[in-house]
Amino acid sequence: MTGPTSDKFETLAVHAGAEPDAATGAVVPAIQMSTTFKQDGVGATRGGFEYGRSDNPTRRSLEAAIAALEGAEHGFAYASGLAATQNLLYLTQPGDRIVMSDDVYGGTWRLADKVWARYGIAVDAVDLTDLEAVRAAIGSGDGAARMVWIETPTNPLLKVVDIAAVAGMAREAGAITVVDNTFATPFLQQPLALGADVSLHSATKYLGGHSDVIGGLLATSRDDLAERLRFHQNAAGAVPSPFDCFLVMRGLRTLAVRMERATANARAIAFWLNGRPEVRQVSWPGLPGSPYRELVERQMRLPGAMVSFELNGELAVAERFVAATRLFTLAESLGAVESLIELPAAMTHVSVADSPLAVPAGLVRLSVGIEAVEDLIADLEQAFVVAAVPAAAV
Ligand code: P1T
Repeated sequence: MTGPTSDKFETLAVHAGAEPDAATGAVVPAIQMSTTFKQDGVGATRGGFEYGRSDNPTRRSLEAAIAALEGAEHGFAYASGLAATQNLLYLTQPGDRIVMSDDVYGGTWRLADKVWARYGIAVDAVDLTDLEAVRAAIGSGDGAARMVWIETPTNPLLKVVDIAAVAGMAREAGAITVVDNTFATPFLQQPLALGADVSLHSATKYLGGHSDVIGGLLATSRDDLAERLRFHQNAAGAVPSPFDCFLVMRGLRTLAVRMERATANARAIAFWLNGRPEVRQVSWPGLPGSPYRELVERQMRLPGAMVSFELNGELAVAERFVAATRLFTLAESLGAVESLIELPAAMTHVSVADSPLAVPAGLVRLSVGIEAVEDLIADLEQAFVVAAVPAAAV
């Protein structure tokens, strides 16, 4: 059920985790809804399947697929990105310290700061683009951090973290490096090859790709971590439905072409925004002025399809602007075929208000989809007019 191998991502994306079914020749893995599996004698299973929470054929296909795409030995599927995040907590003990990127999805910080903290896990928010600060924060010896949590590019500021450098420091100190690879996807970035221990996804985003499934995935090549993750996946039980696994796998088949198109659109939009008098500052890691451009070239295939920017004027201007677009839908989430727009401070990142992760109130975040880019630019242009965005700083 692992599918053919290739050193070309585009081929793997189409085939990973699936081979034509031995009995029927079906080219798509079946959605196996059975919650339990007949044993031919006590403990004598057919293919290791006993009970649907512990393992399921459709889920196993998806897990094989994400492992193949991340260049990993092991894959794990969960009911959401945060369920995958929660399962990584089970690798820690009370008294442990985690160093976390100071710009992450608001829900990741909320889980760490409001839940993990109650179980004796300390979380330090650190600018992981500052390697001296990272070294100091990780520390050494008995007091060293137990886990380093990288998100890159970060949500929503689109900072880019040097995975190889940070993972190297973490390894020296005996810490586990996790990379939330949601914004990049394994098509653009391969965290394990850069030295990370675990790659994490909200499969709800680019991997699913169609705004119709909530899911989470982990990939690792470390057998010791895999054994503990497998145990906790079953013990805690936050597993996805077989239908959800099917939807994520269906999304994976077109991941490479969607990412190429969405990134090309994002490039055009970022350059266009960068030249507009209404716009104060644009973040897209591929822009010529970006401090991350050289690192992106080293670490990523392409800079990705997320863009964030600030407009001239008060917060009310930004609020009017995001409500004035017609093709860009005002909504949380990202990574699907349709373009979305939002204000992180008031929407996806409300839970980081008054924390070290607070984001500028007027920051606008775009998840650029695969529509015709001329239509997307025209939509933003008409929204400048409708929202009466000032053409110069006021
Ligand atoms: O929503 P869920 O599938 O549980 O995934 C959480 C998550 C994890 N990591 C990153 C980088 C994410 O962006 C998310 C979810 N983010 C949004 C809903 C958002 O609009 O940013």
